[in-house]
Amino acid sequence: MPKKNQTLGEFIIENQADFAYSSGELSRLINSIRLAAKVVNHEVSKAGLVDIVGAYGETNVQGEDQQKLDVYANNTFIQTLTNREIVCGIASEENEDFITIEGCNGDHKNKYVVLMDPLDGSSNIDVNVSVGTIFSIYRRVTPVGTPVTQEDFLQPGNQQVAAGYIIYGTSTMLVYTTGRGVNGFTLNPALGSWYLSHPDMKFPEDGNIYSINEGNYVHFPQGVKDYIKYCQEEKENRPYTSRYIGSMVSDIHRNMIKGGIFIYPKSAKATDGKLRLLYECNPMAFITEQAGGKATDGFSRILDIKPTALHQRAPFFCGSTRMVEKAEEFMAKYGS
Ligand code: P6P
Repeated sequence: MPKKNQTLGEFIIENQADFAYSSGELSRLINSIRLAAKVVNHEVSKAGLVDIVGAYGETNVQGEDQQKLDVYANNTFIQTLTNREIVCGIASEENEDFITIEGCNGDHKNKYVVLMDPLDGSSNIDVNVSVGTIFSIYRRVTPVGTPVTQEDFLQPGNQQVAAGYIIYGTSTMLVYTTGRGVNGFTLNPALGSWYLSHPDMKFPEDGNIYSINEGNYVHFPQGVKDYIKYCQEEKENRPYTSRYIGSMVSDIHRNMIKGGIFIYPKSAKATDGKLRLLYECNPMAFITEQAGGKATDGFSRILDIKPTALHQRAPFFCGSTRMVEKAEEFMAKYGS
């Protein structure tokens, strides 16, 4: 049972036995992520002071301006995971193709692949709004000792062995699951240690916060428009509160603590939605379900979607079960 204020290191050791089939590799993998998170946090926390904020002058595979911190975070996580020789391959929002870790077709028997969004919400960096790192971990499906293939990355989210996020906010937190609930650790930057501040996190079954970019209202499917009007009508415990930070990790983290729903639906402008299935929706869906919430594409479970492409997008409805179910009722009226 998690004990409040124990360190992340103590927690990992205490729960080592829980990492099914793990020979300690998954523990070492989580440990390498917490190290990289501290390094990135150090840079994010001083972004306004040094010339590291602002566009890097290149664009990533999404055609988005790469903020310098995006590139820094991507390089830091890739380097840390590579140095520890724990994973066989890495896929990142910032890289068009997946990365094969050298030696993977050699003698070491690394069996995990990591997919990540190294700095989600990076457009908020320049305006000092919290951003996050999202990661998703799978056991490879191709034979150990051979080069990883796309098949190792295109697994449905229900095959994840671990997933988590780091939120670089008023305090920096690491929140993750290995399939046995969700625990949140807060960094004490003075000591460089993570402390279990949020043991056994649970999504409230219902809530009164809805998070969606209403600026896109005219482009939304009718079911989403009807749900927004439902949230706004003066009836029962409504109108709900509208809260939208524009940084998914922050929006979902707040809703997991207070209760709420986050929606990034498809629209006339974004026919599959905006968020990436493999390294945004799947990890956040795994965490949400492990915390007792629900995550769908408006119709079916996110974690059951069989991916066909590394950077594919998915509509995303995520949060308190009762709220997601109500939104799905409106979506079902129109069937799309
Ligand atoms: P919009 C950040 O760029 C992000 O990927 C998510 O973190 C966030 O929820 C979403 O995009 C915001 O998108 O279109 O509302 O600005």
